[in-house]
Amino acid sequence: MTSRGIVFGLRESKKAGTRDRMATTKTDPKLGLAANGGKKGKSFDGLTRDQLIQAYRYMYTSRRIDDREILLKRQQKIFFQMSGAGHEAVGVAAALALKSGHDWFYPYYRDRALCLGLGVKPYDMFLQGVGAACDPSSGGRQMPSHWSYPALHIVTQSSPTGSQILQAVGCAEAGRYYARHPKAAETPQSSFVDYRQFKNVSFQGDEVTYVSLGDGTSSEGEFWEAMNAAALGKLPVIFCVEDNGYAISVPVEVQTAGGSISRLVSGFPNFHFEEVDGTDPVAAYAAFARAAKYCREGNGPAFVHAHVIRPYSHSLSDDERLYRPDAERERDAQRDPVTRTQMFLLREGVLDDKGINQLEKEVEAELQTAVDLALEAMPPVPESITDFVYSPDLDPKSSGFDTQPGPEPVSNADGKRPATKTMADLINATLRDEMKRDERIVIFGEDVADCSREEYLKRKLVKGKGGVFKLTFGLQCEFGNDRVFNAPLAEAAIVGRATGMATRGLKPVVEIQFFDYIWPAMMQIRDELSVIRWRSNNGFSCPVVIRVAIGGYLTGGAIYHSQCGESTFTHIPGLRVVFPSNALDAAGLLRTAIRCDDPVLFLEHKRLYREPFGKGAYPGPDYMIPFGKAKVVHPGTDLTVITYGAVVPRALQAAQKLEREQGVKVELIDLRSLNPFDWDTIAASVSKTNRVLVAYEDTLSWGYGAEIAARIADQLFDKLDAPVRRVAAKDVFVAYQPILEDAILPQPNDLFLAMKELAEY
Ligand SMILES: Cc1ncc(C[n+]2csc(CCOP(=O)(O)OP(=O)(O)O)c2C)c(N)n1
Ligand SMILES: [Mg+2]
Repeated sequence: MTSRGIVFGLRESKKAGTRDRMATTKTDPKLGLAANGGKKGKSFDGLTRDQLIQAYRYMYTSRRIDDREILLKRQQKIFFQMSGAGHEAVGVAAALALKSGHDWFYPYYRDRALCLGLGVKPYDMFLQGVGAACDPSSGGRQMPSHWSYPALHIVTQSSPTGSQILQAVGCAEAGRYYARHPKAAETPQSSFVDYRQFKNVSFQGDEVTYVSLGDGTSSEGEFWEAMNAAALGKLPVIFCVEDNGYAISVPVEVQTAGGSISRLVSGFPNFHFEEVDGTDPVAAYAAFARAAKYCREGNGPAFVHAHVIRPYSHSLSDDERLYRPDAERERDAQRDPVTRTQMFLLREGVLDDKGINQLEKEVEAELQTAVDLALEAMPPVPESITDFVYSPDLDPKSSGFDTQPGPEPVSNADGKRPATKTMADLINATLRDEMKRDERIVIFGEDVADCSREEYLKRKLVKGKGGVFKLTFGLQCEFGNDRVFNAPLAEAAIVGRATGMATRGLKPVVEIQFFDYIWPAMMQIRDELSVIRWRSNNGFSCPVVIRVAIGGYLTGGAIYHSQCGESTFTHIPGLRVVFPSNALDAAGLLRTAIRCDDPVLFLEHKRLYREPFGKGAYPGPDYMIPFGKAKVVHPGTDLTVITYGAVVPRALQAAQKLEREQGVKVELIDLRSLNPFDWDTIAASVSKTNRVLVAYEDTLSWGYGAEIAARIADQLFDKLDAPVRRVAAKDVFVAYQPILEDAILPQPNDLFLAMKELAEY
């Protein structure tokens, strides 16, 4: 650890930067542009005269695009406007210090000037505004200023403030992973087509990931999770806080304890810190150049705190005069980066009046052409709305995923077959075989490693843990720390980092320890993971697998270790949800989940992990079950029972009893995959039996079975001889005391009675 000091002025800060690994440099905002003066032909903190002119061109273009958009909005030719006004200097500075198409960018909505500097054309920006089919960011699906340009490495961004930050960390991790495992980046010549065929993976040994956010957004928990992860991993990420002093109407001193985010983050180890006047392109460029150098050299992440202004209110829907007096707004106006940079160019003799006029005229002409063209662009056709919800290239429902189990294990010398394996065993074996086959698979989560302190394993002092349910046991020992590792206890970070990695072509198979603790990751799952492909119009994708231990019947699991809740996730377009009930299905579905090109929520019932009911032989390294294919567990003619997960063995018990006692033949269907689900098998069975019970472990109301029941009522009404019935948990949480748990969750007898009643109807 080295000492840190706050150093004012660029000359001194440079020296400090080379001396201190964890240097903090601060440019006094009051010094402004004049402090960086230089004569014609000289460089300005590393920027040439031409670069300065180019910087001004981008800044001016950015401001004028905002002005044109505001006009277009007032004319109702576009539908929303978000300005980058006041943030232009910091944006062009970052673009000049970093490399488009080489480094990676997770900008936020104020980064118009950054995007222009990286190569986005004004025409592309106007296409966003009109929502054109050919808008390269989203094809009319997202608001303007939600940037997405794959060729420039500008990764699709969303509206939740802060959800990009963890993904940027994952992106940086992916770059480093490929640098250490370059073979993983190659597309394999495989007989089986998997997700790798549809990703163009590229990486650079010295790449940096840039991520920006506003001052208000630094209050989000995900920001702190990302800072922690980046510091832990010494990752090459530049965090840029563009501090305009407000989050809509909330001023920074109400948002950030003590009013300075720089002060709050100063304790993070391994970081290089910069605090700079972000309305000064020269000072900001110097700050980014130092930050980038620090990151490229592998020292760790950097934090750039840029003080900027926000002259155009928060958005067109906001009027800042309601909460900011004129005097305060005028003070800001004195620091307007566009005006100041223009004055600077004149003062330094970089451009004269004529030159400025000429440049501005050229920009105006370019924007006029761009607007005219954009207004003529075709809107998307309504039929396109479902394009790219899922991968257009690889359908996990397709027959390619329908393979047969390998040959049965050979008998021992004494003629006995080897013991069958539990669901836990087969998930572990499947993960192991897939990791052997595909070097892009990385596994992380809470406690999933055998032992983070690797030397204990090497010295054989410990055996290793491999997950609280031991599903990942032995994988770290076999595949190493790079591929199987423990994550900090932060679920949003687990999913957010995985999303960033998968965007770069890795296949993270992450674990959420208990379903009950998936909620911190909900923003990442619902607003990011599942919608990245759709919102970027297939520009980006992130086929992550999230394994989650779910469910009750644990006698003692209580409220926070027993819940289901799968319908919350089947309700999310873009997310595949599977829920196996036995070992063989778990192996086949997990392999499909890993090889497919969509994000998958893989729900593993804790009660079934080691249950004798679900045991099976390992089906070999190529066994797959397509999604959306149910299994008829027990054929019958009198009544259909549709279920999945831990209700399958309970329903089977009830069905067998009903057949024994009353001769009623129940057809029991295990859905296995919940989104997509197998409507054909349901429809065929109900058409045959004319009676149907939908059973599930989750709470009854608005549960998964409600949708199945509604569809049956809607589409099979004329086949029914009895009402569609449901058996599910009571509408309460799962209690600790087993007597209460039994009363809450659906039991074999509840299922038996409902089946009997339906059969007699
Ligand atoms: C998670 C989330 N909460 C609330 C909002 C609504 N919202 C949009 S921008 C914003 C303020 C952001 O302020 P800041 O981070 O300082 O960025 P600035 O707009 O000032 O550049 C809010 C509250 C949102 N988009 N996302
Ligand atoms: Mg702000």
